[in-house]
Amino acid sequence: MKNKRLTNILNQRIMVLDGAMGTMIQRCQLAEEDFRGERFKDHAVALKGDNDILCLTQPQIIQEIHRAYLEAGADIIETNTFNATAISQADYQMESLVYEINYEAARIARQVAEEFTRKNPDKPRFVAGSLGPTNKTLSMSPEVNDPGFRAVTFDEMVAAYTEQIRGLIDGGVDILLVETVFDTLNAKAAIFAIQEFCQKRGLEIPVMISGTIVDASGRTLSGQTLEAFWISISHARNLLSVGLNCALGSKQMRPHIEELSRLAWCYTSVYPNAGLPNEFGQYDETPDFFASQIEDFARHGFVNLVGGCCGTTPEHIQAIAEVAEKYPPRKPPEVKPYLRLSGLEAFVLRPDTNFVNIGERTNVAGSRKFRELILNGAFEEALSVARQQVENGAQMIDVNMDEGMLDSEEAMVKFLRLIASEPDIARVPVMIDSSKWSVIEAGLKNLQGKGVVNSISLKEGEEKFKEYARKILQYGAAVIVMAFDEKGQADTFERKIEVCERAYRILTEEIGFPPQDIILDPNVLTVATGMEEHNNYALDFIRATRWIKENLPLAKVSGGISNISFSFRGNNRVREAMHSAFLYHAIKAGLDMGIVNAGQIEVYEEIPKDLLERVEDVLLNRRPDATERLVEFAEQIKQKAPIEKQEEDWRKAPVEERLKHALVKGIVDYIEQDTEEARQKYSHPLEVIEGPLMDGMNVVGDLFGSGKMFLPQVVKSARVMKKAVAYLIPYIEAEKARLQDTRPRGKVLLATVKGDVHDIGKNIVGVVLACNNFEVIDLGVMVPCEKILDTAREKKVDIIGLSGLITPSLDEMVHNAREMERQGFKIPLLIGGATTSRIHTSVKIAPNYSGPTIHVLDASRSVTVVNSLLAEDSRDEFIKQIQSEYEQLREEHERRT
Ligand code: B12
Repeated sequence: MKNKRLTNILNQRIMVLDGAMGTMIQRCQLAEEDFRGERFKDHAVALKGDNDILCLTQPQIIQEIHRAYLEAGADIIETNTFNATAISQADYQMESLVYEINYEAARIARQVAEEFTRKNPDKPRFVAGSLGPTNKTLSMSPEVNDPGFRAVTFDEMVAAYTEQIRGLIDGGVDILLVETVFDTLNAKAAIFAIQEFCQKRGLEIPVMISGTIVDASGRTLSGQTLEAFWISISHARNLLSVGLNCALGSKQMRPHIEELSRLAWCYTSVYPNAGLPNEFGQYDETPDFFASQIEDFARHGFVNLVGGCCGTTPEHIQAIAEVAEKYPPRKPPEVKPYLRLSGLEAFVLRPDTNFVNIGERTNVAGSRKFRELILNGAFEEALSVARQQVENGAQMIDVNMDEGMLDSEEAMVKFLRLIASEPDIARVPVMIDSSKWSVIEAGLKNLQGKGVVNSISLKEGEEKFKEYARKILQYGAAVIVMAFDEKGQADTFERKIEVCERAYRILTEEIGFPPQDIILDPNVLTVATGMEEHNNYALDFIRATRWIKENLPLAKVSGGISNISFSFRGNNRVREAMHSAFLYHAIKAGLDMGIVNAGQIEVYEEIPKDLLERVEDVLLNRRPDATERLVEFAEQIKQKAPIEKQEEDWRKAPVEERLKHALVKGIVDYIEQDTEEARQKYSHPLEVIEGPLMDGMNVVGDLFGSGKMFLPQVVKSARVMKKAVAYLIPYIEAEKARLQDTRPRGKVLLATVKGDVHDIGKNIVGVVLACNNFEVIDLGVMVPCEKILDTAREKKVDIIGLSGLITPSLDEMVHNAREMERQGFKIPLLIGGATTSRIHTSVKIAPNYSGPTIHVLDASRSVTVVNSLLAEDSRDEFIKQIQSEYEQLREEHERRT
């Protein structure tokens, strides 16, 4: 009922929250005895600073603050309970009073809110129960020397929040507000507690969640990006809004609330501080200034709820209530139902994301090295296995501790906690892999991001399956469902689709599991075992994959790839060829992801044709003697040691072919030698880059795009490419020295845009421009727009050059252009990188920026373009010509669409 009333209002207008409680209390300059009141005059420890206790000792003060905010125009007031959990109240030895504090706080706020609603029923007032972050963190260790240590557990956090929630709800709040989230795992504990409590009581209470970004790079204290934070909490039931508060001032919050407003399907809230605290700990933003920032957010449609945090007063709230009235509320966008996961960073599986490989080496059952490290307690060293996986291109890591000699729960918890303090590893999502539910649950309690559970199944019947699925939903994870039921493992096509469909229906229709978060694993089973009934295993997996993708909307398919080749243990060449060929066919049928040993996959195109034919005969069950023929061939391969022979063959090819081969196969051994040969052959070292090396990388890109190459292999190719480029740089620089012209000719800022890690091309552009006497400021990769523009302004650059190679970067470039316009930039904007194009630049980017916006195809052209833009005599002519070309392109595009 309340829920409906709230959403009705939110659809019509921007609602106003109250302002700071803490700083208002500070204004009252209360002394120790005021905090104690009569009731606690003999309390053992000092109570000054325990604001929440004032609900019991000075309720009239709290009431007055609420009243002042309601008078100022607030629609929603927050209870004075930011620290009212047993965890935070332990500082004051007040743990036993937590229920009472929350109950009273809610009651006081409720009373005043009702008084105002009675006076003006057209403007009903609401009470939000404030759940602060507590003074402990679940994702970080307070002990520098013991990164695996935690001062509190998930269960303790849930218990503390549950008690607080009980008090708040009994006292009559309308909303629960989980706020100032600086560690997302704490917030997940609060969400878990809310859901558990509401379910028991049969309540549907709206939940607001408000995170805190602590620095300009846009991360939470526990290291998550804003998008990763949003993904990690978006499973909360009855989620009314997500937003940001505290830490940064209103102005600094702009890019973040703008981003959140694009990402979130629910309402958004913002209640910043009145600026950053100054040297005296005071807040400088005046109500007028504060309101002007909020007005900017409202005008641009970023927000549905606005309010104030530290340092704001009823005057600030009055000022924002006046501006909020003037603008329509934000309309939450339609958000595509993609599988969205997170570690410290977001991982979104879009339709154009290629096959996702999940690192399999952090599995005690799959990697002997890892098992020994874990069994010997060498956890720190075991982390290096995880790091290597990520560095080599695993987009997720599968962690499995199922081993008889281990306390698997403890090992899982310890390893996940250690991972959490390693940003290089923790940036990717984790797949918690176990056949024991207790291990899975222990893992889920230690995962800040949104990970994947691997796996549940119908093996123990529907009831258990549903119970686990509900829990997974409550912890906020995606799930792998193994095609297993009461009758056993599904091995034929019919059984696979029967079990997968049944599981999918239960999850979507009975549990409310989002279909995009369901990953079905129709069992990769071993072929070429000599048993006839196994001959169709690979084909059945592939057919089941296709069927799932056609019949179970949005579901994903995964598999443990190395199972397919167990019969050839000890013969890695055959195994690699089998993995690669199997993946090629399964990906074509729709396989989205797989647990793979990245080192054990061959590039499909590079598998010798005779071996490929035999492998595919087996996989596709093309002839009755397929297994025998492959076994026979495998023996020959073993004896022939053919690798050296092959090496000799490719070394005989022309240099361009050799460079291509080295890039595709990721071979660094001869790259300098071959690059040198090419350098001598071509008239300019840059031509080697833009000729044979780029051609080779394009082949890599095509193979990758068509499922014939995988990310770990592309990582290797990138290393080879970087080595070749590094070899050529001194020669490019030497040409500059020969020119003997060292006058600085202008400053160019280069950056790969936010969300994108590709930098090979951008770096080349940087070198080439520097060699032509331009000063280059290179901000690196994944650079947020604010950093680009702040640096551009601060360093007074003449040109900004943006690089991007993945589709989402195109939107980010549009965003950069818009921001340049809004911030009054006039300097030229260059756009480059493989997915960018003249047509996209002219149709989508240029119209957002009134300064010159130019697409540049490659590094050598960048010199001519930058020269023309900076030469005073030809500049205007050049810009005019580009603008008219782009105008023409737009017109043509318009005509065609
Ligand atoms: C190497 C590579 C990688 C490496 C990057 C290593 C690194 N440090 O750069 C790794 C393995 C890390 C990688 C990761 C991914 N990649 Co990748 N990658 C490639 C690959 C094969 C080659 C890119 C390259 O270096 N080319 C060589 C350089 C020299 O060319 P270039 O960048 O275009 O630069 C030239 C010009 O464009 C220009 N230029 C470039 N920037 C600028 C800037 C300015 C200002 C100017 C003036 C000019 C300019 O000058 C350069 C020199 O002439 C391409 C395929 C391809 N054909 O491009 C895929 C490709 C770009 N990747 C792709 C994908 C999907 C990914 C991943 C998302 C995969 C995944 N599922 O995780 C991740 C991205 C993660 C992320 N968030 O960014 C797709 C993008 C598809 C799309 N439209 O979105 C591609 C096209 C492959 C494909 N066919 O599917 N990748």
